[in-house]
Amino acid sequence: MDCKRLLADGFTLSGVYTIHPWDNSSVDVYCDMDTEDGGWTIIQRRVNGSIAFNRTWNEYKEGFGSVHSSYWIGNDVIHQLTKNRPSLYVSITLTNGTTLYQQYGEFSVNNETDNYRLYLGGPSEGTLGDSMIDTGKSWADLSGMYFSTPDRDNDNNTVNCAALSDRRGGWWFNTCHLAFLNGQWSPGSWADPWFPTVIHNKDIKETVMMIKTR
Ligand SMILES: [Ca+2]
Repeated sequence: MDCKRLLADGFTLSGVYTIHPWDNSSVDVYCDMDTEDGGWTIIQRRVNGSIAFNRTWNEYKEGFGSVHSSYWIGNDVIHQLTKNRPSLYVSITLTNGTTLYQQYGEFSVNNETDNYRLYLGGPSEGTLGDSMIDTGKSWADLSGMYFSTPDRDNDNNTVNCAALSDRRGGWWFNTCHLAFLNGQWSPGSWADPWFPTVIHNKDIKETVMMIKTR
């Protein structure tokens, strides 16, 4: 049961709900019931720097933060919620108030044994532009990549991208990235949140990653 099911059951207001991604599980999430017909389950949201995303493998596995502000829902939950390859909707709201988005037709994350490997498929459309699947730079394409954290290096770089001082967060890094939304919020900084559309993280007011079964 997810936010799409809740919407179908008549819960039409965006806000915090409890969902049950698998039997006997219970997870609090923020449901977006407004964007693109609603029914979106938010897996990542950042509204300020109060919740650090410089976290361990186990913290990304279990999830962290607060559903009332900024959070990562947890890689095990994302795996369970993406078994049927829902759509992924990413939005970045800039400090000037503009909201940009990119939607991908298919999104899934494998289990921990496969290091939460990312699958991302088209169609891809939106105002951010595709900086994840087909970036034109093979070292930055993220579909097929394993998840890495500052304490767990599964990327294709000789160093650990997740531990670099201008990144410091978990993600599906290749030989690093052109899109990465889990870096250090101000007064820290991170490189290329969504290159080339959003180059400086200091321009970001809010980020959201959310999914909906097609
Ligand atoms: Ca590496």
